[in-house]
Amino acid sequence: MPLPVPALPEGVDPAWLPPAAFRAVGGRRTLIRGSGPLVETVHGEVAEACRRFGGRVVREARPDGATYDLVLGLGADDLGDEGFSCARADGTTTVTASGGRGLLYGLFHVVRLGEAAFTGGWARQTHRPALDLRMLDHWDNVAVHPVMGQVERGYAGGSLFWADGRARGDLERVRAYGRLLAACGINAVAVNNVNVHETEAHLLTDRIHEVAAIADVLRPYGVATHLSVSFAAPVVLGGLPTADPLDEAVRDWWGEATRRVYEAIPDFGGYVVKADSEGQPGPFAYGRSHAEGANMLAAALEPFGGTVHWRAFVYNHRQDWRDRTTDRARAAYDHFVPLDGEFAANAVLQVKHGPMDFQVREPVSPLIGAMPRTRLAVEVQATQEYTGQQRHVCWLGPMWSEVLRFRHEPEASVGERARGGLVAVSNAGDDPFWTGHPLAQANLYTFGRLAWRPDADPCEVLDEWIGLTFPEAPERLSDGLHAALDGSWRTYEKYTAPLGVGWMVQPGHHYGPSVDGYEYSPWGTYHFADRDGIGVDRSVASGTGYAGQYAKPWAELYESPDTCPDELLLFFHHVSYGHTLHSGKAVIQHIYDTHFEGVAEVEEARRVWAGLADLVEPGRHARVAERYEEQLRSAREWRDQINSYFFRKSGVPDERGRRIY
Ligand code: BDP
Repeated sequence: MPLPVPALPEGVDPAWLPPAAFRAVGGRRTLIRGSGPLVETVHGEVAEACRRFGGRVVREARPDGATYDLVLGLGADDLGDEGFSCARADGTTTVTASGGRGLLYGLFHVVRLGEAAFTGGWARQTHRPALDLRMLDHWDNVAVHPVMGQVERGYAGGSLFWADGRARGDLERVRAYGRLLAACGINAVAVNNVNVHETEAHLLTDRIHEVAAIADVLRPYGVATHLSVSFAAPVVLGGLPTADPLDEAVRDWWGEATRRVYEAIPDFGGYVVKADSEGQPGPFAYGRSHAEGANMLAAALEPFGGTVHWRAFVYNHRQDWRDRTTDRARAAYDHFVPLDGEFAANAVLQVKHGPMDFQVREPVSPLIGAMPRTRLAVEVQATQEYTGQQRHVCWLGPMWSEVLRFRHEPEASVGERARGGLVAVSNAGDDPFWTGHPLAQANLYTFGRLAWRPDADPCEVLDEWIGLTFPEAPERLSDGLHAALDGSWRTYEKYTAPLGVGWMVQPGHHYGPSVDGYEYSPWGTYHFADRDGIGVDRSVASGTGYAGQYAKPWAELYESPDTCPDELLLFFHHVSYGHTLHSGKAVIQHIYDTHFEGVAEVEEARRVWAGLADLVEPGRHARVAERYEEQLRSAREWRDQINSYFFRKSGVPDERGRRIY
């Protein structure tokens, strides 16, 4: 039975799959070959498109040798479960895959191509994802948390999965979400917060049927379900006196709990674990290593083919800020590099892309280059915790692409080292536009496509998103959207904390400027600005030694302020305000200039958006326009606070004589 296309609740934005995106596919004669649940998904999609646009779809070729415009079929045996090939000859476009997921991805490929998929003739091309795991971590709480709300760091309403303290009864929207994810290549989702509070801990055991219900609706889109679990579960849920990973009773408890999980969800993906981090329990309490902790869970999952994603975000958040020798940036490497080679084959170490915490600019984590014998997943943050919280436009494609193309050593890029996959903290919620800011949908889509092909050109992905979301857009609209998004990350960087120093945000919620908000706190996130200079000395020669965690040539390049790239200068060095950047400007003048420029760029983007009012559906246009007002207000606030702060610290006037308060 073809699976019907999910019906969106009234008022929910279709995101990148509006009906018009299927126009080229819908008007054809299509043959679908093969069987299995995902083939039914493909059939349902094509049938719906035909219903709208007048084509026809059949499951068996007619004996009279009738021809078809499009043939989608299972058959090829060399493409893995997710790959597909396509070709066009004699008026027929053929998509072949060896697995159901591949066929679904092939269909969405044809949808993206539009008319081009049915024009001329072209030779067989094959497509396969570079990374097997392309996952979203939802930081969703089942129950609303008194401080963090329902979705921790969520800026798009409540959870898509959970409402009123339990899994939603109506999961049609979750099904629609799975469909959107499949269309950009995402194949896994963790459905609850990495900070596992007590209510959520029960999802693993007595509430697993709620997770199973979610898994059931995501499965037809090829999306596997994962669960964040508490390392203390044997104590909290099992009543055992310990969660020591080497204790036999603890190991048995996990074995049995995991067996039951697979009974409920046979294709369950695995566990995500945040241990010994920001107050979460972990193996340190028992004098055990993180490899011992991870391997215990890996052993429980192994018989069922599951994976444990063990997060490397481990650092001391209660450090003495008076001690300049401690450095949070060093923590992940110091904790995990000694464990390289000790993790089980189905344990993946999930590493944040930078050494700190999703700032607008950080160097690439040195850990990613230093664990050749460990399966690594790289984690990025689609939810814009530090990048404007979906009130600011900040398209992160170029940042992620820089990370993925970075080479610690010539042999392999980050995209190639991420053998355990690419993971993003999701930015979606039950908001009608999915992501709060309608243009933040571009981040979700871009993430999926970069996870499929880490060396893709992010600008091409952006245009793909524009084409798929606004399929009938006249050029003025596509150009306007492109202009608003492309470059928005650098704009955001310009008006916020300068030159890689990070963190000048309001503590707690992390929105808006607070020049010294974290400066005298135990979180380890300092800029060390005084009357003479600014920045953190992370050199080996005179600082914390962090620069030495990189292989050559990076260790040498970052070690000296003369060779360190401008955009990371204050991450690696404490320099005077008069220090000359490679750009030729003094640091202080760079700060003033970029802050004025950043605001001017937001004003320009707002103007461009206002000029598109006649081309964008009014609700969407209004939502974006309203957010531009807030972005501009906030950007001006950033500019004025940052510039005034550094003017007062340094006493150096702006050489262009602009007003600084
Ligand atoms: C930080 C967030 C915090 C998360 C933490 C994490 O502020 O809410 O719990 O990361 O990644 O960015 O675990």
